[in-house]
Amino acid sequence: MSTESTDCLFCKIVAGEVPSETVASNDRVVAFKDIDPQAPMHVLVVPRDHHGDIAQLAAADPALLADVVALADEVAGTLADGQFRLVFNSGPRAGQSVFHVHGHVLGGTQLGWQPA
Ligand code: DGP
Repeated sequence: MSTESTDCLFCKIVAGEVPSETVASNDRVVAFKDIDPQAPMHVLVVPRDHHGDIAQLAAADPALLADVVALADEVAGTLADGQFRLVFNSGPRAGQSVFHVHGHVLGGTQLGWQPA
């Protein structure tokens, strides 16, 4: 599905109906600070169109997935080292809690690796 979903939190953030701290945006993608940061930089990058997860986005609009990655790189470019991790949780067991695809841009420190 690639239309706005009325019950979707991130559709509401993209529409400005729920406040957030936007750090970058363009006509296709929005980047805003995560409400519960897990690193000095923790930004969520979301397409304006509603897609449930990364696989659905990749199947429906691969160019839009590339746009998401490009905005993540632009946001991380504000870091002194420009280095970042880009995480897409896909499904509840992977930790996805908001079912509008979003990449977590994490950086600004030495990151560990402990997914479980
Ligand atoms: P995930 O668990 O991968 O679906 O990530 C969802 C993220 O969304 C989580 O890190 C917290 C963040 N989040 C949840 N509600 C809000 C909100 O209202 N505003 C902002 N800025 N972030 C939110």
